[in-house]
Amino acid sequence: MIFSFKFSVSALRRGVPPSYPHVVRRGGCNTAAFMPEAAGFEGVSGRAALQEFSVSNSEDFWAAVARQRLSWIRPFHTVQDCDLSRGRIKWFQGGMLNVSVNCLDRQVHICPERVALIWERDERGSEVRYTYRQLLEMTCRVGNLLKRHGVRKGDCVTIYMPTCPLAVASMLACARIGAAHNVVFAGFSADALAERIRDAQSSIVITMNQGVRGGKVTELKKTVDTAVQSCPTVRHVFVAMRTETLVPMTDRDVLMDEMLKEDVVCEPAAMNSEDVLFLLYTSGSTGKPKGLVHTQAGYLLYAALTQRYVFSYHDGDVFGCVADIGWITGHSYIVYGPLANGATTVLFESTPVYPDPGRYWETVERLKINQFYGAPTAIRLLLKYGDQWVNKYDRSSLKTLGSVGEPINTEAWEWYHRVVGEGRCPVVDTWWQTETGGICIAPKPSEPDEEIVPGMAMRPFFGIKPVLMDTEGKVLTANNTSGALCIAQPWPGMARTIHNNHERFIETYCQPYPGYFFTGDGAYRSPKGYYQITGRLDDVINVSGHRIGTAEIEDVVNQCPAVAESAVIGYSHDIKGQGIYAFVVLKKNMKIKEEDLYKQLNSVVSEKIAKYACPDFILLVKRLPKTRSGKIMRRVLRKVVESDLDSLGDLSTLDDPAAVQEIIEGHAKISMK
Ligand code: 6R9
Repeated sequence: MIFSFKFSVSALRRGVPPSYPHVVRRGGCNTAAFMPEAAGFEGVSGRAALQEFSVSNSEDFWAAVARQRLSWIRPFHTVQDCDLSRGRIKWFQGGMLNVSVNCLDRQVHICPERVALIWERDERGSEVRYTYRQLLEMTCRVGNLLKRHGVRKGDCVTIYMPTCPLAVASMLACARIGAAHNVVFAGFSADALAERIRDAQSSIVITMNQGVRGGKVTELKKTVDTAVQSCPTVRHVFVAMRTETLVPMTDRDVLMDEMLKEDVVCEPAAMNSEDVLFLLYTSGSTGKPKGLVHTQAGYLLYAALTQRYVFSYHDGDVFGCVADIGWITGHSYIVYGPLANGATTVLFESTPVYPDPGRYWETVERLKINQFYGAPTAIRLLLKYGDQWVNKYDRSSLKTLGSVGEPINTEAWEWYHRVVGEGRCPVVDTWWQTETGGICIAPKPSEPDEEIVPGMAMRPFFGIKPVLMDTEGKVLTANNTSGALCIAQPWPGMARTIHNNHERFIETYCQPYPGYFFTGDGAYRSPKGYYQITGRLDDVINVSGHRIGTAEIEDVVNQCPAVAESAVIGYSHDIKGQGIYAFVVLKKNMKIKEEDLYKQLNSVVSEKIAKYACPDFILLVKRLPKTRSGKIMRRVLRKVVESDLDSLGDLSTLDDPAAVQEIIEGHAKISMK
């Protein structure tokens, strides 16, 4: 069924007009032009019908797309073999491929001189371009260097680097030789890095001498040196030079420049569809971050398909995702999705306000960015600086604006649409997670004239079937209702497990609603059936789009010698989306100046986790509101901070109701300061 349409697909790609009557007869010309595979889906016409088909004929849909859009070394024999209730997820079994070949060699065969990466360096106006040929060569050299230093198929390489071409080449080099990568956000502290290196059992770390961001230098190599002291598995640290500053080197360290001695050809490893492509650590509701595992074929396919259809990406466009490669957004929409589609992708090293609040839009003008993908926290910040910073620059290249990471409030959405996009670019509020691998709910794809509602993710992507659950675990079928957001059937991009802890994977995602994937988010479905994300249902908070578990912060705060216990909650923050509020109980007879304690707590949190995890408010209290069984009642703390004292709810299970009064008074003092 699928192969009979190969002609029209490859003809489209070469720019030869497809055989039109043939396409019209089978799928409707509009739909098949939109997605060539649709010509093979009996009776499917229009985007909504295609979505419906992709869910009810999931295997046919994904088989056609996978055959057409990935280059296989060996074809797959089984489209999917999944059982969500047991956490078993396998796609495209029997198939073999190499992800770096799909992202690089394929494009080099067609147009080697097309620009793959534009590295928008921190220093404005000093961007560097890399063609697909150059990126392939760089990737091969890094691959050979890793192999020379003993990296084998199945090993895990930790990458502690900001967004830059060598980081991309390192990720792809791992994919080329069959190693898994574990990118750790370069803002994480030595302790946080060490924990992730140890959990991933990495023997290799790739880093830089120093990072440069917003005009400031960070000592990345120094952080790695501290981290690896407690990582006995690490054999080598590779060091790239971002600045000219020399850093102390040991026998274990290897300069990345060594790669220049390596061959520009590196044989790609033949990987099974379900071999591990990467681990990426993210926060959950316990103190320990979890290493989510993504595999080869399904992840790549899903990243590529979403990048193309959610953003209406077309050949030749410049795709500007300003995230950091240390997060899933960077993995899927800076690296894998765009490169698999042969796009030119921007690597943004700077900040939205460096050297001034016009930075994003000046970059858009200079690089002629067509799709801009950013975070609500940055949009809210820039909105406050005023329209003049936007209007100064020519944004006529922009076609689609994207938002990710947290809910985007209507004011920010409207400003993004009206001012940045001059009212002519669709704004896509994309909902997804590290766990989902790619975008699951977004206003696009939809028919060109269909409505987009501000601040709503709206429509499920192909193959995604969202459901809302009530508190008893029953599916809510009506519209105009809210519930726990689950996804009813597997899709190729979803994470397969938590590294070394499949039990936790099952408990977190599969057990809460057996047979469904539980996202941890709540959502509302409008009368028209559109989805709006209402926020996390667990103890995970979202600070400027960065996920952090309250338990993770509490663990660190509790390690302070003066602290007996603590409770951390998120509260609504103008710019960051959520801020961090810590309630701290000191040990008995502890004498410490408040100021000193605050300093200590901030330094311990930034040292053990990262700066963004530091509390905005710290309130010293004598005790925390607890149930008789000893559980902290965070609900009460949240209500106090929201000044919603009328709905403190049932306090009868509290061990000591006086604790609440003390907290109310303490908070009133803080908020008056
Ligand atoms: C891609 C990414 C995932 C959590 C997710 C949700 C929140 C992401 C959102 C959104 C509302 C959106 N989130 N996108 N909330 N609207 N468009 O951010 O992954 O770092 O794993 O965070 O972020 O709460 O569960 P990750």
